Amino acid sequence: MAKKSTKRPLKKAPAPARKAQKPPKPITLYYWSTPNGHKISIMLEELGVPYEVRPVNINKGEQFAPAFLEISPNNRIPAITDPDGPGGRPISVFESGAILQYLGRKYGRFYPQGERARVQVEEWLFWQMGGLGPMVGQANHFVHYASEDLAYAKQRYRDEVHRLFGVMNTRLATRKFLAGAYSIADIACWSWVLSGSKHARLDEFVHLKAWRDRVGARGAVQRGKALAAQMRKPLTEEDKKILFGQRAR
Ligand SMILES: N[C@@H](CCC(=O)N[C@@H](CS)C(=O)NCC(=O)O)C(=O)O
Repeated sequence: MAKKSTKRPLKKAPAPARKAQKPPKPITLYYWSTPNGHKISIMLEELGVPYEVRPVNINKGEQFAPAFLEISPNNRIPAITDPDGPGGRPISVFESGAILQYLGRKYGRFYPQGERARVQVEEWLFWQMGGLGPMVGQANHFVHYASEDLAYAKQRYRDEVHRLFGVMNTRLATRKFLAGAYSIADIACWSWVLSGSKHARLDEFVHLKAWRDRVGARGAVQRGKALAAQMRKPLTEEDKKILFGQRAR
């Protein structure tokens, strides 16, 4: 028979006072409505974390403001500041690829931790950063903005966009997203595919076209792309003087 305990019954410990949860401090997104800017607005929308937008009007030269250069020394958007960075201290990040990796790591989403899966995401992320983005950018420049009509340059960059679309199309023939599951690699490439489709017809690339629609159907992608779309205006001659022909200051 079990012995009756002589000990006094334990008093129920009072429930620990609930700490009032502080709302997370918003990330600031230094932004203009361009394909590189959209990568980060899309990522923040996907994450559903609070953020505030600080427009940097690159057509008017605001990317050269000393305060912005402190955050983004390459005088380019996008950049972010996160008041709640590593160790609870603020951090700033420039370069869209680095920002996507930072946010993916911080929130543990769209950037897998397993090494094999992560390598695939990074392959396609860096492929976008070093290939798709710059080549579409150059095609846009020579087709839409160059002061001289340079047939060779236009052809060279249009061909390169066509080749890169072919690479993506082959990759997407056997999978829904570039690195298996939807990831920061898809987020990085999507707005550059939209922009590049002015130079290479997507009808030629059925798998790429289906991917464009699959990614584009996501609510967060639509919200991120639409963010401050009214910022975009045709470039004036004054804007072009600011944007093109930059040299070291
Ligand atoms: N590699 C950079 C490129 C950023 C970039 O080129 N941003 C353009 C807008 S899409 C910009 O800020 N241009 C300003 C300028 O040319 O002065 C990144 O991915 O963040």
